[in-house]
Amino acid sequence: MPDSKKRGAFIVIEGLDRSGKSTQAAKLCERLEHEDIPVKLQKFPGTCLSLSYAKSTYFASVPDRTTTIGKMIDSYLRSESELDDHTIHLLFSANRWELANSLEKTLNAGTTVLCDRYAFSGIAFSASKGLSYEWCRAPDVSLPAPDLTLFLDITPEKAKERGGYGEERYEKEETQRRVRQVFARMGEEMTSGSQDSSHGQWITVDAGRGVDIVAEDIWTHIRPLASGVSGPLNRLWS
Ligand code: NYM
Ligand code: MG
Repeated sequence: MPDSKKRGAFIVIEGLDRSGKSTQAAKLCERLEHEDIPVKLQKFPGTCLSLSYAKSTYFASVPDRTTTIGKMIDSYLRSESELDDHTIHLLFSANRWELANSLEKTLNAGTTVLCDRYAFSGIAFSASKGLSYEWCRAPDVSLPAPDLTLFLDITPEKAKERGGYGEERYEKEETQRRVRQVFARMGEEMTSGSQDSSHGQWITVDAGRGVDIVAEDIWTHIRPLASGVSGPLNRLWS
């Protein structure tokens, strides 16, 4: 049971496409519920949900795919519309901002939030297209900062073996390779102490292993946060 004086933990799961984020997030939700920890699952961009995921009882109460911005992102990812790289980057960020207040309220009410992708995906995917890393980071500065980010690391080759890429924009081995390089840069910066700690803790998990092994590894990092967090929520990079 969570400590009533504490807020919920804000946990982000990041990684390449097919790294197992959604599977692990769902497993983690079940485990937290089993431990009587109130938990909510939030997905960014909230589009393109598999049916089972969308039907899941853990799906956030505000499905962001239904917002005007969520719909624009969805259409872009399905290649039904074209947008300038800067424009789509700002839309992804705006999608986080439009849900930031409700996310904060949920945490302050003592509920743990598990977030499937966040600002780090925003930077990794846009910077991989050649936009400046600093420019990509700017719109997400001062969003609620996660307490912990788990980066599920997998090689693009291994990810591809799992079910294949192809349906969506960015789901190409070469793109994923570039995205992974930006994630690696972020990971180094956030673990080297070269920045202040307002981005929370960053842990890289080897996601190329079996589902249950990865889940157990993740749980060892989550357990200390499961009973809640003391102190206010940080602001990302500020
Ligand atoms: N994506 C996701 C971005 O390009 N920027 C962002 O800010 C976020 C949150 O959306 N290939 C990309 C990464 C994915 C795509 O996400 C759809 P998902 O989790 O695969 O449905
Ligand atoms: Mg995907």
